[in-house]
Amino acid sequence: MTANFEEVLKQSNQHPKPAGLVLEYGTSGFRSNAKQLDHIMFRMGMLATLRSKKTKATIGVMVTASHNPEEDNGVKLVDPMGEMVTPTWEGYATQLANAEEEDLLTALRDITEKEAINLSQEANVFVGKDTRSSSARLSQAALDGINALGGRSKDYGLVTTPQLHYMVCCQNTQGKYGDATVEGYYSKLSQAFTQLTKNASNCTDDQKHLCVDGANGIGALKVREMESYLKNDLQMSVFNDGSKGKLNFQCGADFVKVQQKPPAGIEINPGDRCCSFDGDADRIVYYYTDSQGLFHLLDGDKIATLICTFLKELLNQAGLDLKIAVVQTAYANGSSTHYLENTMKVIIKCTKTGVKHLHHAAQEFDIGVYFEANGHGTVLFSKAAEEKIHQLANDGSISGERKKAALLLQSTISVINQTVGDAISDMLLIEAILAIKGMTVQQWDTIYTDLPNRQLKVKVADRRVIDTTDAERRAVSPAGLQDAIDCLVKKYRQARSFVRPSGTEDVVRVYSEADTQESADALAHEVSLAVYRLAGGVGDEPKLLH
Ligand code: NG1
Ligand code: ZN
Repeated sequence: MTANFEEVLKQSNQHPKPAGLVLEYGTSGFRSNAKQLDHIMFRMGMLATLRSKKTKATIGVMVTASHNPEEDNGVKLVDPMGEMVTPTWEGYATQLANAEEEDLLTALRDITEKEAINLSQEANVFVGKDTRSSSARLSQAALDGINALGGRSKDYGLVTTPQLHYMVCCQNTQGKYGDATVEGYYSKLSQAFTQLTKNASNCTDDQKHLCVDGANGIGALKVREMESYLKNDLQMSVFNDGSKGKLNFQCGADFVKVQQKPPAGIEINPGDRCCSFDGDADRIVYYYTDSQGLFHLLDGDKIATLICTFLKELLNQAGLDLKIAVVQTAYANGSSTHYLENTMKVIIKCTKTGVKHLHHAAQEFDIGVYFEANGHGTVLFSKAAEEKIHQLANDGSISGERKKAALLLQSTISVINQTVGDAISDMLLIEAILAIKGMTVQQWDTIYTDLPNRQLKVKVADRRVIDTTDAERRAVSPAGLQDAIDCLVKKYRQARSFVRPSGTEDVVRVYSEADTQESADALAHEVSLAVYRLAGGVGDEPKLLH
């Protein structure tokens, strides 16, 4: 044990922490300018090794900063079943990341003792990275960290975040979830897609065509790799494939969702069905422009609604009584919540921002469909639900519509990456649903009409002065802020607004929705001013858009 720790010190000299630098494991791992992250990666390599020793299972380390600019980077840790690491270990991650060089061994010993970790236990860590220019160097630092604590590592190189989650889950279920290789991932998902669409009523070449914006990131490379597995069942035109443009710059799911416009670098004709991935391909949004050139976004809420509609219909046809719920956050468009609750009559849950919260809530149901409005989400099936579906699909005594529905449900389970939101898997599921239902993107769009909305950012001296409750829908501090928001909201129709400190950027986020875009914009502006005045705004006062 002592020898191990001596090795750590020697290696840590190669990855020194800048004195005084403090970073936190945020909404989804560490994220910062890539220049600040070398020691973080080394230490997260070590932490993953400890986590592996503790759980006696393979752990994942993904080097990515998702939708952030190319200059940034970050790291996400993946737990044994492919889920995000637990809150206690997020706390350890922050402690270990911020220990000064001379306190590093104490920090490591502290975690080892608290968790009663047997250091002689074997450790196994899978590492993946996105296409950022800093990712190669930073993933090497993570590999050094694993090595320093005597862990075994497997470097998957360039993979999407959800692919790494998938691989970790496959490894720890001894292949029951699939093969722990990218080829295994492509085979499983594409076979399920082919099964789903083979009898689809509306499989013309037009219906099979999709424009994909790869955000100039890893998702573009990976859908290209997958194309041969899909044969001609899905025909994709991939734009922003990284050959010239900059990662996430004026493209990708976050840009399209927040700016509410198409990305640069894509040629689209009116009516073309398009989708955008984010920088690590765990988010997806759909869109099209109409004959008047008007842009229509189909975000995570519309995706959740489409999937939920499809699953409910299949459950009905199969005669299966399984409880289905949709999990959203405060950012979900009010129209989607209203439609799901009142028209579809499904259970709705609202959690804090961050997929780990949604994922957790979705696990409580037979089938939990969870999506953030930004397009990050997936569907979870309980073990019991999966068993019932498999039993029915393999039941020789049923036939006709019931049999067909059971088989479709079975393939739906296989096309979904249940470990985490996955742009590629979500895309295949959506494409299959549209083909099976013979539905165009325009028809999908009319399920309900979004309330106009606006998202803004306000810079404040310390965003931690804002504390929230009720799944972040109400601010409890600073004093007077929530009253101010309540008064402003009353001025508009069908209005709603809330503020919360971001977990990935040094800003306060403001969200508003109302009956018209002008009202949503005005409300967001007024609430931004209230934040600026009551929560210590810095720089210029927020200005009204346009
Ligand atoms: P923050 O910065 O905490 O709002 C953003 C997204 C989250 C989640 C994380 C992780 C919004 C409003 N927030 O978190 O939903 O995706 O990034 O990537 O979209
Ligand atoms: Zn992402």
